[in-house]
Amino acid sequence: MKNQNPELFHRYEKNPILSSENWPYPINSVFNAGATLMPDGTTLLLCRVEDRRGLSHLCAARSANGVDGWQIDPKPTLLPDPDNFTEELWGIEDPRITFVPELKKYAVAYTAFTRDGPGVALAFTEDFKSFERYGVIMPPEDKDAALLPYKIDGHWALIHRPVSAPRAHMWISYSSDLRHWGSHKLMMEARKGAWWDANKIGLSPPPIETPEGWLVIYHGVKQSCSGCIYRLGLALFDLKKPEICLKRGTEWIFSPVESYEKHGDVGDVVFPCGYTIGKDGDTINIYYGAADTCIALARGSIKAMLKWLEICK
Ligand code: BMA
Repeated sequence: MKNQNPELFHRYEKNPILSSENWPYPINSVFNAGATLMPDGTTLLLCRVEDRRGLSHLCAARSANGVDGWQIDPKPTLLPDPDNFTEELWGIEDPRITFVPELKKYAVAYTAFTRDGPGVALAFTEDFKSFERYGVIMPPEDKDAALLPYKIDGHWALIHRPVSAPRAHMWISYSSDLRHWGSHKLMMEARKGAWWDANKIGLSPPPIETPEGWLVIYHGVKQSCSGCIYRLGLALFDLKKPEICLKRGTEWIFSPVESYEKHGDVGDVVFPCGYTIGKDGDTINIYYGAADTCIALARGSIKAMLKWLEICK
């Protein structure tokens, strides 16, 4: 494809890195994983696993190099708990992990599939073994959420994606106690018309903190007669006022191309919920769900992403 700009991300040649065949118990599919580096350097993926009823739960997979040798929890790590949290009736999905130094805990923002559609739920953990659930913090229809790692001007900040049908934009909300949320601000709107990110966008992995601002990888959903295409774009937001968009790319930066991205339970989907950053502080390992069926890895450079935004804004 010589007529395209060079790709910002390079796919790992042995993709996909995790699929249902690797699982220690029977499942349908594994995709859309949150990611973090543990203190000993282990990469932890908190994977969305869809069982053979169609309901999702979360399961941790750990690897020393973030590429192979995955040790998968022998049983689900976090199951929906509809007896105590009725909002988790139809499963829990798409976790985004943020380490919060002030609390010395990992925040996991995930989708609770309620009777009335998806809502945003929050839980905290120190070890990805036991979790403290805060329940649904943003009612349906809302998803694609991540907590920022520290307070902004004295308040916690959560990016999320409420739906105002037929359009859906990214919003940011603030809280003093992580339970009650307000000061809602529109962060970035879906474009209109023929654009790749028309009508429906959402945060993909948690924002990447850089000296120039919060670097955000977001997804855009192009709808056509043959279905939807989930692609990724880039934008940069003010560090101190994250609702202010400083730059937004015009073209997408990553799109379904390979057969494992184009074909699966839901074809034409690349959907990252997490990344890790290499020891050089620049290499970024993006873990993405491919076609709602498996997990793949692509690598890029934060500096190159910032440079691309200079040119392609
Ligand atoms: C989105 C989310 C994702 C999913 C994608 C494609 O709305 O529900 O979990 O990967 O659709 O089906």
